[in-house]
Amino acid sequence: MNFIFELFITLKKQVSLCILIVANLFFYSATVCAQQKTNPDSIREKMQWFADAKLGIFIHWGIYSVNGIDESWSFHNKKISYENYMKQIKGFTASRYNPEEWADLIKETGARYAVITTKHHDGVALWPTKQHHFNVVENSPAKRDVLKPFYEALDKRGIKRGAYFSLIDWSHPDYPGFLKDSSRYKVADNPQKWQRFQHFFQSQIDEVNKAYKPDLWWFDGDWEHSADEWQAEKVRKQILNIHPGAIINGRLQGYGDYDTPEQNFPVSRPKFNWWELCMTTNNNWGFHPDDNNYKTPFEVISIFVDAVSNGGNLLLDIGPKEDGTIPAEQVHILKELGKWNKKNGEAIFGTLPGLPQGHFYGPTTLSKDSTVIYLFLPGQTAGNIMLKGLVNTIKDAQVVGTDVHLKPKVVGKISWSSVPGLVFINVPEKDKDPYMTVIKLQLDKPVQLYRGQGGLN
Ligand code: FHN
Repeated sequence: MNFIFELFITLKKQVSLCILIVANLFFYSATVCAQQKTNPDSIREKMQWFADAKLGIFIHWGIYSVNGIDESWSFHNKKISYENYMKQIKGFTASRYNPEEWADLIKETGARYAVITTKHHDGVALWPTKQHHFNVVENSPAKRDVLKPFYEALDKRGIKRGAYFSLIDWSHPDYPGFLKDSSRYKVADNPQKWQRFQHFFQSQIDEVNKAYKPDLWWFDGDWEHSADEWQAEKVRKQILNIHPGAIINGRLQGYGDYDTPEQNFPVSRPKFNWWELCMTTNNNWGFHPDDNNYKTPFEVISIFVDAVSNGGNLLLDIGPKEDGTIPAEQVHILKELGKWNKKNGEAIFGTLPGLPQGHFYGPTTLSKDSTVIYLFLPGQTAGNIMLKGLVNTIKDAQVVGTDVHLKPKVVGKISWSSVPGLVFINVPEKDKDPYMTVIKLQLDKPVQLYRGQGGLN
């Protein structure tokens, strides 16, 4: 009887191990197949830099920085009259604007791209538009194209160029929308006027595309009209005809390449092939002197790691003052993030999304060849951590950014069962990172996971 039981267990072990390996192959290949099915190679290829980039810096800079009020929304929501809002243009000096310093700070964060508001919903362009509409070159004391030197400074540091462009233009006489409770006209009632606006905004996109060749377009405001009314397909083609390698965010209604959750942190892993969480450092996109609700560096790093572990990027926003200086609180956050990235960047940049939920009580990422697991210890913890369902043998465990190697202990592995034991690792308090400690597990081969419910097999 014993022999039969042993044989049964052995056979079950072989079968469950095969199921386990097949399951893993399916898990990873399913993801790849899904991308190939929905994203032709050309898009997957050009999105690769974005997938590897993990961190971008968002910049909301415009005439709203003069009074430190809500960008465009302050007049749209009638907190201030449109006339008084537009008077801010006379106070936009860029007098201490130093794009080289901006680019140095962005580089220091570890960010691989930067996205600047070329034009917000208020219609004021940061470049010398030829479309006879508001711009800081002709209408403000700044009297200069502030985009060109910034993008050139990014180029010098190998940082990709991002252009935020608002499809909405509440200032333009041919645009239907204006204030929250009043609009100029309905498209259906005056298609010629809408066609004039289509020509206007598409001409501005053309100007920015030809003059600055952004690597990434960050459209905004598509919610006010349909993809057809925006001629979204035509806009996508117009951009890619000039710059085929450009990528476009998902706010060009159905013609974008990646999704852009905003301020709200995904709990379950988003289903999109690529996505980016955009987030403010306090509660406002633009400069708001009265908003001291800054996230701490620990909170920003925790949110950043969480997004990356779930396969996304973080686009972290700053709001410079009208003179071009960046609020000290925002500089501090960016510098602390940069210090952490300098030490732990191998666990972030160029990695793959981490383990499915259930294996580790914290974020994780994988090396590109999946032979390394990075464990991020949440909440500034140290001491004993536990990893579940790892079939692999751990060849080495190291505190990232240090020469400290740790001794994993496998607990509860039953000789006759294929179910792996639990891995416990003790992380000494002295080796804890001030913000988030990362443990690097070098595996014997690409990661294999047990996803079962325990039991005899
Ligand atoms: O209305 C804008 C808002 O002012 C800001 O620019 C954000 C940044 O993602 N986008 C829109 C709101 O979703």
